Amino acid sequence: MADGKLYLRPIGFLYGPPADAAVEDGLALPLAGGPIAFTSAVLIEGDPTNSRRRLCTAQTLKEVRDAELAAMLARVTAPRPPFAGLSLARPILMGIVNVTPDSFSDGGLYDETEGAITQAAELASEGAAIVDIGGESTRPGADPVEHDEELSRVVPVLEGLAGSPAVISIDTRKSTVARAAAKAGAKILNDVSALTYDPACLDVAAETGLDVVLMHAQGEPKTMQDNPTYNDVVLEVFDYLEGRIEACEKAGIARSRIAADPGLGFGKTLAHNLALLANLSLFHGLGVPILVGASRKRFIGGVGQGRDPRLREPGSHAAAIASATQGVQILRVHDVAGSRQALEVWRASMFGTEN
Ligand code: 7PJ
Repeated sequence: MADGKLYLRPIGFLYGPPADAAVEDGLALPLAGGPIAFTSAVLIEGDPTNSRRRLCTAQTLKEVRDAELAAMLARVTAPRPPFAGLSLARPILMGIVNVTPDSFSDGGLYDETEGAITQAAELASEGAAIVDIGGESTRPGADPVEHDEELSRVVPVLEGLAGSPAVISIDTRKSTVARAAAKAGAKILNDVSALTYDPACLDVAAETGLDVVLMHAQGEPKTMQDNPTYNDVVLEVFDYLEGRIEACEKAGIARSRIAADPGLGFGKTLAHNLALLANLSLFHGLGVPILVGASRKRFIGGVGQGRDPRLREPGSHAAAIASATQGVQILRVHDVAGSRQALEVWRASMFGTEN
């Protein structure tokens, strides 16, 4: 093998009975434990400034005697244990609930709380396995929110969701909020800074047993879209997430409790977002479940039409399906009912069965 690091991007996917048969015959390998299989992979050697690519079949990959490749292949193909108690045998949905002041109403905190609880219950009944509660907007250009303000937004909502059939996730970068959320029943810490904005989040997750979603972002929400630059966005995001998984493991958070997210729209141009979407399968090499959030993001309107975020649903569904075809396990969406229909019809059509 040449110098540099090694990355593997599975391609040539099979679904359903042909996938099982090809794996059985050694012509394909299971993607993150299956049920999708891959027949080839792009082997990338080097680093983000200088890399070489070559195409390999699943058969040749298995025959190469190289310890680094064998380790990467093991991470790509290994079955994923349940995340926050949820089976990942088919894609699951994380429904989005924002508890941020609504510019269209001046109903105050009570309306805000009640509205968020109702919305979360609705998303759960529509099939969201996870509902993600966020009290700080991290959209491009957003200002940070103070601890107390964020706490007073999210805690009453979390308390109101006790007994919800969905697993509750808290979307925060702050350890105080994460700790309070765990106490109020949250099971997942979804941190768009991958536990770097407030490093005490590492200890909170380790102590409380919260599972974590580590998301890549370049820069701070306020300025991240000003001039995002990468040598190779896909390899850089991979390296970053790999480093953050290691940091979590060192802090006492087991790999089985971690999911990774390339962070579409967070310090990324349209070209960066599309490169990530087209290369999602490479992230299985992290050895953890992958989460993707494309829903209603600006780049959806950039590719298709849709300046109004609510008119970005068809494009959001397409991005969710493009993710699912590459074995992405968790999709973060606004429209749970619509995404679920799109994904179920996609899955039934590709696998040739409803089940
Ligand atoms: C994401 C998120 C995402 C994860 C937001 C928005 C902006 N958390 N929180 N992944 N996006 N894990 O929803 O448009 O993509 S806030």
